[in-house]
Amino acid sequence: AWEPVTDEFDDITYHRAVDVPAVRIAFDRPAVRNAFRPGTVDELYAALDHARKQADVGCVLLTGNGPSEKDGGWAFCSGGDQSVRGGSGYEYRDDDEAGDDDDDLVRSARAGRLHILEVQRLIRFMPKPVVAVVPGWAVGGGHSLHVVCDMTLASEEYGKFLQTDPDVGSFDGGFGSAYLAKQIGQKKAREVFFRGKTYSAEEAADMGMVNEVVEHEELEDVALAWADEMTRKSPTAMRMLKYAFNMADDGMVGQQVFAGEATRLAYMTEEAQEGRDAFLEGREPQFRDYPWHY
Ligand code: 1HA
Repeated sequence: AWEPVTDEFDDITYHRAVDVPAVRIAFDRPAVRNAFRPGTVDELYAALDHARKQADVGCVLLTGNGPSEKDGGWAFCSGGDQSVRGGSGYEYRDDDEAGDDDDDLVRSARAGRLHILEVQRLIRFMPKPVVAVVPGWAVGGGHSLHVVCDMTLASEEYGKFLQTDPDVGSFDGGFGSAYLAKQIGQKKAREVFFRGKTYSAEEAADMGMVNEVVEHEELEDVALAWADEMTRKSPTAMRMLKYAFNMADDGMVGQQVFAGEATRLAYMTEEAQEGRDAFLEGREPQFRDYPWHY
């Protein structure tokens, strides 16, 4: 069972599980296969950032609502809404809320939005697992979102995976492609982008980019069961593991994030607190009392 965290969003829904410390964030534009426009991305960012900051939330399920009332089709996300793509990115239109940086005090240097990449980074760096729950199409920028999530669970009947980026003159040259290659290998990743084949959920699992395929009817229950399982584990161990998995691929930023967590753990020791106390008390720190562990 789920209860709404807020109903202030137009393009997504945001729920919290009643019995499990997990949230469900869902694209809610089924008529366009859950394509995202700038306002969708703003809302998605806000919900993910809220979930990131909740001490009693240990897992985020990212999914797409459906089916479409028009034709019954299911989607996780079909990427950037091509109908609002302008000369340099995706543009706010009259029925789409403008973001904060429209503030009068800011002299706007706004180009078209590509801020789904900020959402990717938020998913990548938040200290808790984010699971892509794929009930239908994962396409273009929607495909890249599932790639950046920690795990992917897909509907056996309707889960479909497709990269159309080069069909519409776009390219996710970051996680969407390079990280995908780490998951499924270079040859397959190049096939995904260069040939633009549609893969079933089963095929995507065989390729290594989907963790598990379940009956469509079971999808949400299994996702919640995963969240239940993961949120019973040690939060510190989970965050350290996520950042450890990220680190090698994220270069110096990966090291920085991991090191920040190491610093936090070190600050919890008496030894580090002796350093702080000595400074505040204006004396030499007595580090000789602490062992040089081997
Ligand atoms: O690559 C990036 C980025 C890279 C770097 C930095 C930022 C990035 C940001 C975004 C992206 C991208 O996402 S580029 C890729 C954009 N997406 C696409 O090219 C996918 C376009 N859609 C499709 O290929 C197909 O619609 C589909 C495979 C998802 C579903 O096909 P299906 O089941 O045959 O349905 P279809 O009839 O095509 O679509 C249903 C409705 O949804 C249609 O509208 P209707 O005729 O009912 O009025 C269709 O136009 C609409 N729709 C689907 N996808 C989109 C869309 N409308 C706008 N934008 C869409 N992406």
